[in-house]
Amino acid sequence: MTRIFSGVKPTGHLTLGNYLGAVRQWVAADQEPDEALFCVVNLHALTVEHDPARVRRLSRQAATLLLAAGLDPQRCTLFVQSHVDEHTRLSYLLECTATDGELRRMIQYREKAAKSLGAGEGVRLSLLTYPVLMAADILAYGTQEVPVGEDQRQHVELTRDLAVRFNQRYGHTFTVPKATHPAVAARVMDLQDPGSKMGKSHESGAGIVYLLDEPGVVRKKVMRAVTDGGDGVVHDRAARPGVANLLDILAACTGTAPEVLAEGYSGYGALKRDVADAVVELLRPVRERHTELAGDPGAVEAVLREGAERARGLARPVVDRAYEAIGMLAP
Ligand code: AQP
Repeated sequence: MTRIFSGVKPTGHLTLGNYLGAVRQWVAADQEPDEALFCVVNLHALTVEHDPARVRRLSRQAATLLLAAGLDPQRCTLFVQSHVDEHTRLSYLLECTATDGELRRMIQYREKAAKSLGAGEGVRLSLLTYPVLMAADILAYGTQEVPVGEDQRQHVELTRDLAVRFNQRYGHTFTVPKATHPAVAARVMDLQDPGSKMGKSHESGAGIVYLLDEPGVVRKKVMRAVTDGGDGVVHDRAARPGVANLLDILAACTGTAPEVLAEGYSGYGALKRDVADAVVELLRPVRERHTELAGDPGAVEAVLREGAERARGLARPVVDRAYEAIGMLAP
């Protein structure tokens, strides 16, 4: 059995990128409650301008969608980050392990800080430090594998560095985890801007397929996807990113390699129609199940309460050990 941990932050409605890059892997991996932990990482949503009521609403929605996507609370632990204090307790010790320089090198920090400054907003200190909180999320559970999209590679590398450094300084305390990525669609790109990741917090939703989009909306977004100049349909991420993105999405839906799929098309119209059909069918059961589950919010809350209790029981001894190792007196 492999201990796995991963999370999603409630900064917007979950997207096809979240689903193909992460959530689908979680559903395939869920094994036993003690082995697979999935978390709505709501503290991470506070690192940029936020509306408290919206974060609460999106947190509930994210948990409901994860269940709708197929996470089984009998076979995994699903919980909300802020319900388990061990994450922030451990984060401080890891802040005392990380350096200012390595956090300032994080690509997501640099991009988001530049965006906040460009909008005339201050940059929250937590935007700089949140990769350390993410490291704590992972290390608190003795995690071995972290199934994530490609964009999280650098943060998981930091987590590994912090675990190794802590262990070297204070004695073996943490398991050193590794990131795992899906074979295709590890980085789904925005349909209107195939040079950028499909991200749920982007302002314009035109290039983003949300899991709860109606089929008609999904079709419209896919049919209007930006494609590239050039003849024929080929899978070339560097030269033809728009078409490569559509082929990757179709590959993730059908299980056929994108290069093989490309050979079957001579024009973009037929490719887009097939992508639209495949995505609509992929998301249909998730939307339907979400409607059912959203009708019983009490049941979802009960899952999250039980999940938090289980998670606390797993994290507490690891974090206590870390406090002792770093030199804190036992209470
Ligand atoms: N486009 C994507 N393709 C593949 N995987 C993706 N993930 C996110 N976007 C894609 C993966 O989904 C998991 C949860 O993501 P997250 O909630 O941590 O981040 P996000 O959806 O990228 O959130 P935001 O708020 O929209 O962030 P920004 O502003 O950075 O775009 C992760 O495993 C992630 O890799």
